[in-house]
Amino acid sequence: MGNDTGNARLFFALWPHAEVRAALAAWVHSHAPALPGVWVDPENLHITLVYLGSVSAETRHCVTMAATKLPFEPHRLRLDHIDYFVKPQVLYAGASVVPVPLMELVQRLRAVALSCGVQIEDRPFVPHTTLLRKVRTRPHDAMAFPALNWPVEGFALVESQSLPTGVRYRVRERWGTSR
Ligand code: 3AM
Repeated sequence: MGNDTGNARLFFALWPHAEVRAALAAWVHSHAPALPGVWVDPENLHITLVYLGSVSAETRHCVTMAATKLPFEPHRLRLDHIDYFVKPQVLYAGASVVPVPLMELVQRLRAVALSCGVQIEDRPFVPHTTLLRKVRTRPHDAMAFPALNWPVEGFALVESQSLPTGVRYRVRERWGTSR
């Protein structure tokens, strides 16, 4: 678990408005009972932009300062389908189109991480909101998902905490116009 002086497990993310969170949670409630897997707590729903992992207070300060200087262009992301990642065994809501401002934001955040000495994965960015974990096999049938417009008005630095009740994500910093 993180604190003000020790290491914390951090990632940059898009953090949904209440309406988007409610729409995602509603989909999970109506479809998940028929699916094997563990529901993501509605309070934890998000889109990871860059995963930093466990970092020191000094590194946290570095990425926070650097992120504060980034340009940010508000835009809209359209989540439009349900898909499955084989390796982490998660079911997610995805976006067929990655808006240019979002791609630019991810590239800038990756540069922020590297400039602060954080090693990050060099995988293509696939915007997604994980809805269920521990889904052992790809669902056979395509699942309906009502397209959802996610107004991207800012981004956040989020801490992942392991509590006795499970993993809890907490927004530590916010940038953009969604303060
Ligand atoms: O945003 P999603 O749900 O895809 O699986 C973790 C979650 O992914 C992922 O970071 C997000 C917030 O915790 N994650 C956890 N450990 C990771 C790691 N070592 C990781 N991503 C990359 N490398």
